[in-house]
Amino acid sequence: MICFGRPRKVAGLISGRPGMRYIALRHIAGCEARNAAMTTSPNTVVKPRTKVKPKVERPKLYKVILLNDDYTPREFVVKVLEAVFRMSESQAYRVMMVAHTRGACVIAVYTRDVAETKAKEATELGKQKGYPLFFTTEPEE
Ligand code: TYC
Repeated sequence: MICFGRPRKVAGLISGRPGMRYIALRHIAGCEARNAAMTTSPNTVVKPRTKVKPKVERPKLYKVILLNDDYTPREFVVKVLEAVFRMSESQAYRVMMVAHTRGACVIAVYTRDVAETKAKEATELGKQKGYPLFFTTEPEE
């Protein structure tokens, strides 16, 4: 085994005369010696020298996009935005008008599951009324 690093002092308890205990300091010159100590001395404390760094990654985010059409009533679009995306009436109205004038509007950003579920749910509300209202999702750059 190849090992780098300074020789280390290892403190251990050894028993001496009956009823008495002494602290012993032993110099151990390298890994071979340390490994030997690990296996031979039951009093050697073995401390892991590697650090575990947890790797936490942010989940990828998805945009929910509202598309304009010529048939869905404006008030209905506002109602859907309020119900599914928890917008206030004024927020929903502004978003609806952006989609109406520009053709599309990014509504919000969620994890993939939430984005797809909300887009489906909102599209379905329009479908139930016979409107072509459509919400789609797209991964965020
Ligand atoms: N353009 C629709 C109309 O004039 C209203 C509307 C707005 C529909 C936004 C969809 O995403 C939309 N009745």
